[in-house]
Amino acid sequence: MRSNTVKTRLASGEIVVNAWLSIGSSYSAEGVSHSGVHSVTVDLQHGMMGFSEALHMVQAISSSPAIPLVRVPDLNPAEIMHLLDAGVYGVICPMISTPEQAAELVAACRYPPFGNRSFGPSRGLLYGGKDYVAHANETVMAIPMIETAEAVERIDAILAVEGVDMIYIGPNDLAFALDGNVSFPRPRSEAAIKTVIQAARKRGVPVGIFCADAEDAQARHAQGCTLVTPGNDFGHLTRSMAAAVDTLCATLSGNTPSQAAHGY
Ligand code: 3PY
Ligand code: MG
Repeated sequence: MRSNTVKTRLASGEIVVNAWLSIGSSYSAEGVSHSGVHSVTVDLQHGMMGFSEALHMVQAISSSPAIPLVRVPDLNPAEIMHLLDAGVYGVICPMISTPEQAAELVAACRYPPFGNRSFGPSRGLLYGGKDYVAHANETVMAIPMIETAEAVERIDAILAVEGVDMIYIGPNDLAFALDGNVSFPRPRSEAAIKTVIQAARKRGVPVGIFCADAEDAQARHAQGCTLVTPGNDFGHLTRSMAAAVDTLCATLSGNTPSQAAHGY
């Protein structure tokens, strides 16, 4: 079976740079996956796409060495299994707050006797190889998101769940939960992030995190996160377009960006 290089890199302590896709486009997904990133996550929670677009995006990502991951909208085993059948190698699940929920996520990602994933590997066979079913359990990653107050309180129990391959921190929902809003500074949620990273490192569970940009990702890596997501596709596209417009308008005297500029 094709190996999961996210898993092998994390096991040897190497950084994983993960792209995050919110634009429902296979062309965009293909371009991003050829950018040199180690993995690409299709975001079905907040991204503008559904299963069919996600399938085409995962197919496009498969044309590159980057490993296809998804973030699902919630803890829905049927949807998780369907996306695994589409060939993704890891499932990031938001709002996991308890060890029981983490165990349900792990079970959805594993064939019996270790879980309750239903047989029907479909595209898993095309991407992973003919021996997909025999090796899927040790290849596919179950990744609970830590982004609630309860998850922080129960982090040791969540980390102790067998089969949790990595945790992924959602700093924005955590800021809502602990600081009451998403503006800066975020004293409580930042302290919680440090606690969570420490607890995970103690147990040898790798930590991933969503970041605003490359600079933020560098800082998170220095804090102990080994998978970092330096912003999403829409942010990169619109920031780079706005910068081009600014540069152009600054060189043409009397021209200013239109009223709509920076409206996002
Ligand atoms: C969060 O920061 O809450 C996220 O879910 C990032 O995508
Ligand atoms: Mg979140």
